[in-house]
Amino acid sequence: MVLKRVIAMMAVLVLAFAVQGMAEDKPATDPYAGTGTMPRSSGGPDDFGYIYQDNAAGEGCEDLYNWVDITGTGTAITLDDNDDGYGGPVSFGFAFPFYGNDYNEFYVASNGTIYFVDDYNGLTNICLPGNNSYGIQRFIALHWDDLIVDGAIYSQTFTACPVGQGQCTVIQYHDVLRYGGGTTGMDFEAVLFEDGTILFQYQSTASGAHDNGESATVGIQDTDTTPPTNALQYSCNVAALSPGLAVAFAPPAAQDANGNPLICSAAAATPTPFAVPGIPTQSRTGITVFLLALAAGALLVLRRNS
Ligand SMILES: [Ca+2]
Ligand SMILES: [Ca+2]
Repeated sequence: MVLKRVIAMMAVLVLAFAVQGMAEDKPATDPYAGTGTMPRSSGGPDDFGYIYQDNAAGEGCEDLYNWVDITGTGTAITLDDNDDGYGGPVSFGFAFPFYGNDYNEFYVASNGTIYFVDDYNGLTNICLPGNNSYGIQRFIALHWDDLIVDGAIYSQTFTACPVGQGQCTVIQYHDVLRYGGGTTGMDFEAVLFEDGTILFQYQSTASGAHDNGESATVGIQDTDTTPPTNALQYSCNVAALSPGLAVAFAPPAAQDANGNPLICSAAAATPTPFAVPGIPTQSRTGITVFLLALAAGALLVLRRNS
């Protein structure tokens, strides 16, 4: 009887230890928080030719931020754990090119990374390029930190993307907290385009613990070598994020002649209608044509008379 009890207790202890062993060690605070340097507004190219540009400085990407909310229309991705877990695969609906490979589906981790293998990518962010213990070295780090998905991670594919051009998939982290004291939900998203452009958008970046990316990695990494040597980092362990920030990463195929992201040129090329107070936009085009014709006529008369 006593022996049975001892065996039962040992079994419970072993089980408890095994369950505990499955979870990652979780420091409530990150010793590297705030140790990074503030990012430049543009960066790259990396070895593959990716460059990035944000909307914070006047370098042609000022109109980049266009928040797309898909909480009412997107599909919530089921995670195996809302704190330290992952979910997928989710289909893009098109071939998404990333560092020279095409991907038809993706996975998301609760801790802010997007990638292409069926496995968990953990909470301990590494500055890029860098080797991590999870074994997933090719990934997109939208906000890689110890997060808790209090709301959901949504995804939605658009044949005509609401921002930029062509097809895209929006992956929105909705209502996420920083582990270790965060209480206010944050929202940010990655928009992945069929031409390989990756747009990060941050609507809210403070939850009450390690705010604004202070303990997070933001960037993209390739993995043709071990340890990885190819990556393009925006920020690492520095409070570089703020509401309204947009960062576009573009491979060579998605850059214009000046080496800027094509998505910025497209945003800047959007014509501003001739502004006449009180007259609808449609009428302004007619008025503009009429005024131009009038000016041309006047020039013709002037030339005849001279
Ligand atoms: Ca977490
Ligand atoms: Ca961290």
